[in-house]
Amino acid sequence: MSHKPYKGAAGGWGALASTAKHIVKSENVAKNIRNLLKTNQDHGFDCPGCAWGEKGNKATFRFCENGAKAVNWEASAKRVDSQFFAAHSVAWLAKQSDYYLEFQGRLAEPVVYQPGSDHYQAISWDEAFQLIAKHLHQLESPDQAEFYTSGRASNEAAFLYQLFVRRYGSNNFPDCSNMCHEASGHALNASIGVGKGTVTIEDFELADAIFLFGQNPGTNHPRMLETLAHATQRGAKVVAFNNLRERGLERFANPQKPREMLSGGASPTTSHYYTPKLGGDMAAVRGVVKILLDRHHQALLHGESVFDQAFIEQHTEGLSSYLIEVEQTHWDFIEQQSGLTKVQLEAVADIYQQSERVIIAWAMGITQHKHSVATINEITNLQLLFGQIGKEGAGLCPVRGHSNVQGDRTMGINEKPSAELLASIEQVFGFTPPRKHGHNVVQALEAMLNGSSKVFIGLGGNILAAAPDTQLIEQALANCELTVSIATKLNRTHVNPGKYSLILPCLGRTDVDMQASGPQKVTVEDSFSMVHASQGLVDESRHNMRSEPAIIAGMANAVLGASPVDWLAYIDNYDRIRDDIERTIPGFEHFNQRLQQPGGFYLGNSARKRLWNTASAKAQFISHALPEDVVPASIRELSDNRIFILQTLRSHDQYNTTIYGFEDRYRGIYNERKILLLNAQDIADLGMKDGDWVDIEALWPDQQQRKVLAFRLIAYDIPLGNAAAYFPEANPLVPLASKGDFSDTPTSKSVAVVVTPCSAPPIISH
Ligand SMILES: Nc1nc2c(c(=O)[nH]1)N[C@H]1C(S)=C(S)[C@@H](COP(=O)(O)OP(=O)(O)OC[C@H]3O[C@@H](n4cnc5c(=O)[nH]c(N)nc54)[C@H](O)[C@@H]3O)O[C@H]1N2
Ligand SMILES: Nc1nc2c(c(=O)[nH]1)N[C@H]1C(S)=C(S)[C@@H](COP(=O)(O)OP(=O)(O)OC[C@H]3O[C@@H](n4cnc5c(=O)[nH]c(N)nc54)[C@H](O)[C@@H]3O)O[C@H]1N2
Ligand SMILES: [Mo]
Repeated sequence: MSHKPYKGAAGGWGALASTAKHIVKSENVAKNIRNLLKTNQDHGFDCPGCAWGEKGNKATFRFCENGAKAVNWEASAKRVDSQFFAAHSVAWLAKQSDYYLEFQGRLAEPVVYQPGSDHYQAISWDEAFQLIAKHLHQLESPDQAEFYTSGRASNEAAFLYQLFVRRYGSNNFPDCSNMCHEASGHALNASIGVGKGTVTIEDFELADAIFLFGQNPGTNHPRMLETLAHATQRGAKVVAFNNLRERGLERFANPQKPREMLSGGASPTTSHYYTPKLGGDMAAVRGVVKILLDRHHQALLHGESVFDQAFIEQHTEGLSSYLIEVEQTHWDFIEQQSGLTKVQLEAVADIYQQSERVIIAWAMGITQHKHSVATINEITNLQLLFGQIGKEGAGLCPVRGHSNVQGDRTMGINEKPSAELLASIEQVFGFTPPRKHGHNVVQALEAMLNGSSKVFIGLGGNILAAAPDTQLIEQALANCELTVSIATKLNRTHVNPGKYSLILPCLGRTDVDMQASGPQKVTVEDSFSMVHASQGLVDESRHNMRSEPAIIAGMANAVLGASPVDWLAYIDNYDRIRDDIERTIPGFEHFNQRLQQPGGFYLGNSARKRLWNTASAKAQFISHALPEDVVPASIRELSDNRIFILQTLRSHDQYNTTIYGFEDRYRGIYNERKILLLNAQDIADLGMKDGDWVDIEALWPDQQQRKVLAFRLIAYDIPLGNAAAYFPEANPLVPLASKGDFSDTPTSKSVAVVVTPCSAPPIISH
């Protein structure tokens, strides 16, 4: 392990060198480089990385280092087939690292795991579908099966999947979004009547101020850095609130601008940077509102107004109870919880007030806390006070994670479907879908744990490594009669099978998808509600892989037969799936034609038009008290040791549970993933030193022990009392029952832990 602070800008030569390294490692060199040139361009594929959008008709080619990793990781020429499984038992594979499992290459043929052998073995597609049908038919109720979706699934795959599951009879749709932006969807629906962001990418060019909360774009949305650098260059204020000092939020050298690169120059991505305590953002926003409210009261004395009175009167309700809540919040509490001073928050309030157009963006640093919904309501309240929703250059921007997680929701992957969606399915397909709400991720895993759910089917993803409480989830999966994974690469979930298990190998975004009518396109929706086509280009040998729509249709046909939906007819030509999406989901009129437009089409957003789909047709000021403490008293009393609040986050060299390598370049951390970042002062107070080995134990009021061993301490610029470690290595610490109010999202950014000297330090590290 080594820790050497990184001196460069984000992007720049470091990014180019790293990209080249990943291209070479995937053993597909020339073809891969050609592929990269087509990423996110018309007639190419949508980047399987993040959900950041592209401007206009995408005439200018842009790629980022981490998009390059995603493309090349998928485009691997190596294959995992039945011979591979014959050579390696599941017990042996389960001991290998996440990196090892995925690095073996693309899953190449369907395989089955069954009693009597610890090896996966080849199975035909038909037999695999029959096995699924047999198990699903055996259940007493369709609600004893769980149908998980990860956010890479295309609109077409997601639409077929939800249709299949609803026809089968369940709304059990746990999906990665439950662990991700669920709080954003819930809070925005309640506040402004639509669960999506209200801005477009063009708005970023008009904003006078952009506030970024709890997001690390340098790693997770690198194309956003260019947007931010442009904004600061034209004089907009970009204000970051991040628990850590992230390099991408400081400066950026554009690898696509040779002059910037040659001069060693770099553009700042932010103008102001604040480092609140974990979970302290709601208090910070409350403080800013409190300052602005004082100023508003002062202004009223002179017959003036600070807030946008006309907007508030015409468009909102709930202001007075919210303002009472603000007045009742004390400054010492705000400062203590946010970790920021009143003077700092006054400077923030100045920027906010002086800006005509304001965008507020956020990601996991906001959504993975107990009070995430309350925090997003608070952010929305601030925007409503100033009429900063529904005008150009202003609005709310939850920056989505997976490249099509937003589209999957639009297609109906939702355990709580709207009455409109169900009515529409009934009308178009002539069957009555179930109305009862289904399970989200936490509920699905609890049901598998207590044995009430017996079948788990995953359309992509890696539930075992992505979910909290890893030991419990191992048990939950092992309890199942059947686990099924539709996947591109081998992962931890696959090597922790149920009694029976299937791995069904699918094509990825980058692959040519050849069907009877020719090569197929699929569609995706980005963070800005832009829907566009994606067509794969990599034409390696497919072995026995199938496309996601073909797998879902085959499964549905085996389980349900060909009526009232003729599943197999969809496979020949995905235009047919899109025709049925058009008939079922609003906003997709003339879907197949509009797809031809360069850059795709905009789905629209009601709040952007100042139409509020709430019960009263007004935007809502929603007031919550600040949490009493980010660590509740009931947890504090569980230990006499010093308690730290731990966030679990991504390194620069991973895509969620996919580990590309061991370099977290911008944080200067190399060759080790079991690390714990603490403030140097806290390390000294513990009587330890930088580089020491520690064990970490989570506190939660139940009998389960949650402990990870032998993590390396790194002295880091992080607020006192806070800690950080990587996801998924730290997931065994996150209690399944520790979840967000209203959202049920695991609190991956606030876990109460104690840190002790390592009981058995390892002799070597990587
Ligand atoms: N290369 C790459 N791209 C990705 C992903 C990936 O793993 N790799 N994952 C994709 C997915 S699914 C998602 S959801 C997104 C995730 O994108 P991010 O949300 O950027 O991901 P995290 O690594 O979880 O980073 C959280 C950031 O918030 C900060 N933070 C944590 N807690 C707090 C807090 O309480 N307050 C404040 N103010 N800051 C806080 C952390 O310091 C960190 O910078 O990225 C997507 N894009
Ligand atoms: N502690 C902690 N836990 C977290 C988080 C955190 O910040 N901290 N973040 C959460 C978030 S934001 C998210 S979104 C979830 C992510 O949870 P998931 O979406 O379940 O996990 P991924 O790692 O994205 O899934 C990777 C696997 O997807 C498969 N795959 C890749 N591409 C494709 C494809 O095109 N089709 C199919 N069918 N399969 C494919 C591959 O087999 C690969 O191994 O994790 C959550 N878990
Ligand atoms: Mo995510």
